[in-house]
Amino acid sequence: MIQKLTSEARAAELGQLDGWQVAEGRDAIARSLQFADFNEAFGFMTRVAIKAQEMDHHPEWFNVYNKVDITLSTHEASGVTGRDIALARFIDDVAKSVLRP
Ligand code: H2B
Repeated sequence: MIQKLTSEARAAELGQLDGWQVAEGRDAIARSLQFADFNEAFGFMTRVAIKAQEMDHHPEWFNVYNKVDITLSTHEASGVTGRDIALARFIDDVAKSVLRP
């Protein structure tokens, strides 16, 4: 069974990611993103969904128009594992390619 990261390891991984925080009141990580419009947000979500399906590791997310709030955790570990960090890293890469300054 996959083990959850210690809070020290989780903090170290968060330091390498873009804009992720420990989710309020949960052992999970969360990031909010804002895109130009719904089309851009849903394009991003589509790319993440395809990767999530390949990984068999899926985001909890909430979308309204151009905003996407994402929470990641690993159910079987009841916390944050390397699987969440790997998906968060992919999400950051896709976001970076969409959200140009
Ligand atoms: N996604 C996430 N984020 N966490 C999980 O623990 C998880 C998942 N478990 N997707 C997978 C699916 C599991 O429920 C199935 C049965 O493989």
